[in-house]
Amino acid sequence: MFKQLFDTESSTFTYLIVDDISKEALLIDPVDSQLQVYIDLLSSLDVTLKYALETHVHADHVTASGKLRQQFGIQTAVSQQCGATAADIQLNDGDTLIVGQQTIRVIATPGHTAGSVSYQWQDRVFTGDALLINGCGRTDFQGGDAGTLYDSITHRLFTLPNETLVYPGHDYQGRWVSCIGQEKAINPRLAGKTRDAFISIMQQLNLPKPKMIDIAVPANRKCGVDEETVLQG
Ligand SMILES: N[C@@H](CCC(=O)N[C@@H](CS)C(=O)NCC(=O)O)C(=O)O
Ligand SMILES: [Fe+2]
Repeated sequence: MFKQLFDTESSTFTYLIVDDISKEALLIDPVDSQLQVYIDLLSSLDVTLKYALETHVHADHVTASGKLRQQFGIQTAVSQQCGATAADIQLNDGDTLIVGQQTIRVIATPGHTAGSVSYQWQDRVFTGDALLINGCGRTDFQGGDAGTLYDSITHRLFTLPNETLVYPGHDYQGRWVSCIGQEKAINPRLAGKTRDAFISIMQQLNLPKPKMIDIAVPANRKCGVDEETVLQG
């Protein structure tokens, strides 16, 4: 079973993968403000949450992974390159996560941030903010680097089969899913663009800082919860 959820406040997608036989589940990129939605969903599906995976340390919203850990005793997982030492599992390229009979593979796709990863499962890939539909994540903070992102997209994601479904970390224009073939063909930042051209596009974006960045980044390095505050009551 698979569900795509959306947080309208931050335009973030969260993904639920369930192994139908074992009834074990994982969430990718859960959002703090949606915690009760996840609790209700897991309960109504009668599934056991095992992992909360992050595609990166987010700058625009606080993760629900720490609260899910407190609630369900799950393990949180994030790339080792993120510096989020509070996470239970420090992921590296090629690692796999297992829920029942489902295998989720980690593909290192740095560039939006130094610790950005994608997760491949069955016929689809969850690209976080490395590859967005008709776009890509910005590269101007958290160790971001446009050349590195170009290499991640072209060498790692664009070498997946064209039919591979692309489920991004965000969409700001109401789109939900794409595929590798479509992004190769029509993504305006990548289709027919050299590495230098891509870098030049990224240098000229001049986007305002995410509103939540100063709160979200330090919080997300701790899985979105301050365990000491919780312990002190
Ligand atoms: N207005 C949003 C901006 C969020 C933002 O910058 N998102 C990042 C991902 S964390 C991004 O790469 N956006 C790509 C874009 O806006 O083109 C906010 O303040 O939170
Ligand atoms: Fe991001």
